[in-house]
Amino acid sequence: MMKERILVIGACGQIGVELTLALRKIYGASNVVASDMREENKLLTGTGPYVSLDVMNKEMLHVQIIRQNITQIYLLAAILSATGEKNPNLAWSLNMQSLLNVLEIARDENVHKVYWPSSIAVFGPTSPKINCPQQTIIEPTTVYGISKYAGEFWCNYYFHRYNVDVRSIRYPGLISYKSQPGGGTTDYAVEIFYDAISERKYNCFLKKDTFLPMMYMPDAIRATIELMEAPAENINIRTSYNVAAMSFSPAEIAAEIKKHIPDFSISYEPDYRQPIAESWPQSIDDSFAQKDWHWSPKFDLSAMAADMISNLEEQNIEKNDQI
Ligand code: NAD
Ligand code: AKB
Repeated sequence: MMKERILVIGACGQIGVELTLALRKIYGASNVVASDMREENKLLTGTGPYVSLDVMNKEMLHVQIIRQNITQIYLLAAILSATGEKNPNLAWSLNMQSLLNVLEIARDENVHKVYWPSSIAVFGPTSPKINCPQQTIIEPTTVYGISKYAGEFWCNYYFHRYNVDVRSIRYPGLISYKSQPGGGTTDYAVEIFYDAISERKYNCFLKKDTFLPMMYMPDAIRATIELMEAPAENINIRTSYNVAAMSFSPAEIAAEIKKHIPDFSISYEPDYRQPIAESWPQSIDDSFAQKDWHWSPKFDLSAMAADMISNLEEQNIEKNDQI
């Protein structure tokens, strides 16, 4: 069996930390090289190799891929929807050029698999709102969504033209307690837990009835690894797969949190992220992922909320013990 050497780019972000740790368990700590532009995340420190790397510097990226004998790349560096609207040129440039740098080097070197995530942000106001299908009208209105949709077609192109085995998932909003989210519209669904535990209240930047597709991080990590480990002949979608787990509104998640923290209260002050959220579907049809690589989520809203609260409370207790 070929010995895999994996490079995770953007390893210090919300997904990167947990994905790197999960990959290290499977492939061996020394075979998974974490990289990012920022300082190493403390959850990664001491768990395996780390290199400081700007994915926009193609020469340095190329050097690292050769030096580390990399056979698989997970590219997670990106600017997300809310931050992207503040600096559209930067978001387009990072989100596109990082992908092209990785795809070109993968084509020319010994990299036989690439993972690059897309997002439900590819969908726009003209896409179906409920159970949004894999193939449908796609007219994104954010620069982030435009960059993801263009990226999906670059992945498809490199697979068909150059045989680069690149795979992708359109993640919904991801909820996690290990590392903080980085500038998305769905970030409220993480912030709400932190504020519920520390302040007993949360001021939400979306309206109470704004439904969005969401997923708990353990499901997202499992989906990613299951897709990457599926036999190549089962992967029929080479743009990016729809995946789904749950769908809820701020009012619904607040009610769920109240079951655990009865004095929790929520207020609403919608801002520039409201129209972004309203442009996306409320729920997703993931039947292609179910059929091709047997995708099935484990966490619904109530299981996710219970697990988030118990893990965040434990972290809080440990932090207070250290003070
Ligand atoms: P994040 O912002 O938390 O992490 C991105 C990481 O990339 C950061 O650690 C950042 O320092 C790093 N980075 C930025 N520019 C870089 C550069 N030039 N070179 C190297 N590293 C750089 O993002 P995330 O939430 O972990 O998302 C990872 C991927 O998943 C992105 O492509 C994102 O679009 C996609 N995605 C995320 C979500 C979500 O809810 N988190 C949903 C859909 C899709
Ligand atoms: C965002 O809100 O930008 C991300 C995403 C759904 O891609 N969480």
